[in-house]
Amino acid sequence: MESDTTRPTIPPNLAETLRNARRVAVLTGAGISAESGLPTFREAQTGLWAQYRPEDLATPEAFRRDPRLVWEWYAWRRELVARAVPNVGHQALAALETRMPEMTLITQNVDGLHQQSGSRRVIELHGNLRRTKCFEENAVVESWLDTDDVPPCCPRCGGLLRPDVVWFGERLPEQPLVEALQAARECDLFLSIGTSGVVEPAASLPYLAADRGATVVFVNLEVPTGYAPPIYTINGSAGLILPALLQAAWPCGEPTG
Ligand code: BJW
Repeated sequence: MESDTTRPTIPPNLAETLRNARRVAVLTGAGISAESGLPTFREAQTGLWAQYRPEDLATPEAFRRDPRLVWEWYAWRRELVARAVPNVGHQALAALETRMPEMTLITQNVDGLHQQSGSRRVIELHGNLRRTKCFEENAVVESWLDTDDVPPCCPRCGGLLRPDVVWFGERLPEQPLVEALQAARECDLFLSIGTSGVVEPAASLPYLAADRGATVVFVNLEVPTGYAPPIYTINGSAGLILPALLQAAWPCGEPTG
């Protein structure tokens, strides 16, 4: 029998767990923004960028070696992000926040689409590519001289400017990381949405939550098998599964909290 891909099956016990949860932590990755037309991080880059591996561009070493190349890659991605709008997956999480006594949305994404869709409490673990900072001083820079330099230079120290994102080998911002760890430790339900789960320390958050007794749900187009309760997997797109999860938990659209 063919499965009906437009009506995903949400296990009834998960709907109940969500409805009764007091503290929910959600971790999102590039998969949630895929339905807004943004390529995921590890997905083949298109056009000019197809010849590069993203893992080889998102490092301080790559920037030192070829700052123009790395700046231009982010300039291309910044344009994609500027044209993108939040999708139903982002909107479902914004709606979930209004129903939850306490919800922490932790994102690895640098596109700002959660905030754009109305989520109020968003922890950005890997920065935001809409912001720019000085490679030398590590301080955010709001404006710079409109010259032909690529990348442009810091108006204070003359150093090179770079996107305010966290590259491989760099420390995550301290306060967001502390808050994310705390949310994972204290939640009773942890949702991991659209992330390959290979990049640390974010990848460890769901297991930290599970170790502390939380129910953990992985939602992904591709999820590995072999998990046992309290870890559940739901195979499918975030844009399909998240609204269905909310609908299963609140079938009558109960008033928001
Ligand atoms: C859908 C879908 C749909 C598609 N619906 N699903 C422990 C062990 C081993 C290594 C390490 C370790 N601890 C630290 C490391 C090193 C390193 C690391 O993790 N390496 C591993 C890769 C091996 N970590 C670091 O370096 C971190 N720093 C650190 O730990 O510092 C410590 C330190 C201490 C003292 C001094 C100095 C340092 C930093 C990590 C920073 C990661 N940054 C990036 C780039 C950000 C900027 C940018 O975007 O360019 O963040 S890398 C990249 O990966 C990006 C993403 O946020 C992150 C995660 O990717 P994500 O979101 O999972 O995307 P994809 O593409 O991988 O997956 C998409 C998924 O969606 C897929 O699964 C699809 O199936 C799915 N999907 N459509 C649902 N519609």
